Amino acid sequence: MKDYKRTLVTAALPYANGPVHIGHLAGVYVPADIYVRYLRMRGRDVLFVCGSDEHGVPITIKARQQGCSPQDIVDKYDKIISDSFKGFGINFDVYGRTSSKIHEETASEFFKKLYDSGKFITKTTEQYYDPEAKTFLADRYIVGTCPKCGNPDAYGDQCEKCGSTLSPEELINPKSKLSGAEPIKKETTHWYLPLQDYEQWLREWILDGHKEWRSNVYGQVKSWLDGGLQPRAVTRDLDWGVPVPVEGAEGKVLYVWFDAPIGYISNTKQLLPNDWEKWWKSEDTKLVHFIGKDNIVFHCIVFPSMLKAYGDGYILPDNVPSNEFLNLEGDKISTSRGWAVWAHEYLEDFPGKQDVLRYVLTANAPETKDNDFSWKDFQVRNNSELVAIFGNFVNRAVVLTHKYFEGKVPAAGKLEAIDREALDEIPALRASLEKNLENYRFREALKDAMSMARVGNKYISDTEPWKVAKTDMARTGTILNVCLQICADLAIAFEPFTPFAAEKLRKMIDSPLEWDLLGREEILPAGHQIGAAELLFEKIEDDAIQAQLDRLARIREEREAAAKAAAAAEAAAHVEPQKAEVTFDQFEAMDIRTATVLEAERVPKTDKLLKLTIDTGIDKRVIVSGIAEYYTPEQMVGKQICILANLAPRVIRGIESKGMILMARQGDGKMRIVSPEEALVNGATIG
Ligand code: B3M
Ligand code: ZN
Repeated sequence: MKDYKRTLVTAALPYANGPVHIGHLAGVYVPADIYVRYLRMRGRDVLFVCGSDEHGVPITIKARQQGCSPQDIVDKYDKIISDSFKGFGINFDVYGRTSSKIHEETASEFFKKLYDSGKFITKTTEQYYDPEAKTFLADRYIVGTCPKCGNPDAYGDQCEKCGSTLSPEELINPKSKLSGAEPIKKETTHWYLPLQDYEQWLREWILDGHKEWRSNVYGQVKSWLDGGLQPRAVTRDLDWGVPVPVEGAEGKVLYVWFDAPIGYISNTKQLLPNDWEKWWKSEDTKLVHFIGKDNIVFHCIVFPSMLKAYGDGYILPDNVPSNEFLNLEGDKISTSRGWAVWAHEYLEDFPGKQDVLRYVLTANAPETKDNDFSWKDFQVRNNSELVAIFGNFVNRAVVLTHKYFEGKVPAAGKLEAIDREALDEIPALRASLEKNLENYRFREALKDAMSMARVGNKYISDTEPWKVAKTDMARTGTILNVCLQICADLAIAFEPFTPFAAEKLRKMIDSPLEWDLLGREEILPAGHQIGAAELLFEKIEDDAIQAQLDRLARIREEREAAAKAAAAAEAAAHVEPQKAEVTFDQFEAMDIRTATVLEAERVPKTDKLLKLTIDTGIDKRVIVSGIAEYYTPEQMVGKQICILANLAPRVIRGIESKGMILMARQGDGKMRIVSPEEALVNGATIG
């Protein structure tokens, strides 16, 4: 493994078009923060960079929906998002914004240099254009009917109903979302990065050189490369973004995925205007990108190709730890459907319990496959792991030290086998913990830290110092000394994972935060004064969990009701195709005429049938009709209707029915009688 002097850690820049949720925290920000906290503790030179991604079409769409400017949207969410990160103790060295001046300058300069050195190609293609709004339409601004499933509200890039990836050309009846106008095709020219030119180099660098990357990342890169790379457009026709800094590019901006990764660089520059280059252009810097799995291609193929094209000593990532997705209660997290647990809402609902969520998201991290978050699991992990093992052990050790030794660490006498065994486990766990953290295996690392707590909890239960104290105070002192050393270990080992509890514990026992002390046996010297016992974690009661489950149930109900209403509307709109042709004579043969309902009653033991006695102008007769779902007998009496009079009689439920009532029926089965526009005599013929 290469010996680096410093580590630059980036966490994917969240889109400032909505708050962050547990999927983001679990996939990117909590693992990145764990890694950085660990490196900081080890005294490594580390820089942790993040910021808001404030460009892209969804932001402009949201602004339009809310009747405000894109800047208003990003200002709002940049604040909510950055406050959430702070709330969870995710402490970036810099959290910038891609709408900042320094970013615009940096991204422009980057584009310009590639442009000037001939790294782009241009292509002129026909794109959809809104002739009323006088603007080109990004894919998301075009809606139409999905060719795969018939959903009338599919977007130009995707149908959210059937999940198909689409291109705007495939939509049936495309319409502009801006004006409703039918878009026309118009020529436009864009700049493209010819990714195929970098294919061989990418193969060597990643497929040959980075076999240690996580298999999900490596596998995705391989399948992209095996599929053959294509030129990728790096500009767009849009009025929100970094303007394309060349002549003749009016009305064009850099594509959001071109400028966003440059945001890592501009945010570094913002923090260190004079010193940023050593973080980006020195072979001594280890660059690590933490991202979600939908960002892999951009961080492993597109951005590295951009950096390679730029040259000038820019380094490439040493690793790109990317997680799979986290589901919520068995369902895909979805911002548009509201199926999420929002970071800022969690902080309000569970004040002071940031560590619990950090812990659960790490214990369940979707590192190698998609994983599920459930509130029950959250409660169980809190109550039976954090409270019952970690918290309980610390509490017993501290309380007993106060009870028997006035809060002073007692001296250890000669260690017995049971003491040795407990203490010896810590260095072994530390070694495993380090190895797991260095290799981005955070779930396993957390298990190691938790195992240390289990060692302590088991040790105090087995040695029972509260009983020993009745007969042997010296031995009690030895036991509590061992316990307190393990408490000090925990305050170090848990710092990356549950930093709030770790700090509380350090304050409680006045212990040092020094990684090198982890597993040493005299972290706390005899006579060292510790503070009063405080609970590190509290039990989470059923009602708090139920409130969260109720909230999700409400969202699910609303969603199902909306889906039902949409399905019904769609069925209603369905129109039957035309039937086979008939001759005029066939039509003429039918005796259709007006009639009036004289009496109406339900046919016993049926839901659908009414027995109607009608006046046809030529006779009074009975017709049995399947309309009871739509009309009560009372509604039918007195109504003028139209009937097919010469239909062959049929016996229905023992009643002879002579003729048929004309009904209009729509796609969902709903029926209405057909009546003359104004009352006529009975027996008026229709045709
Ligand atoms: N804004 C995050 C996302 O896909 C995207 C990351 C940019 S990192 C340069 O949600
Ligand atoms: Zn579809």
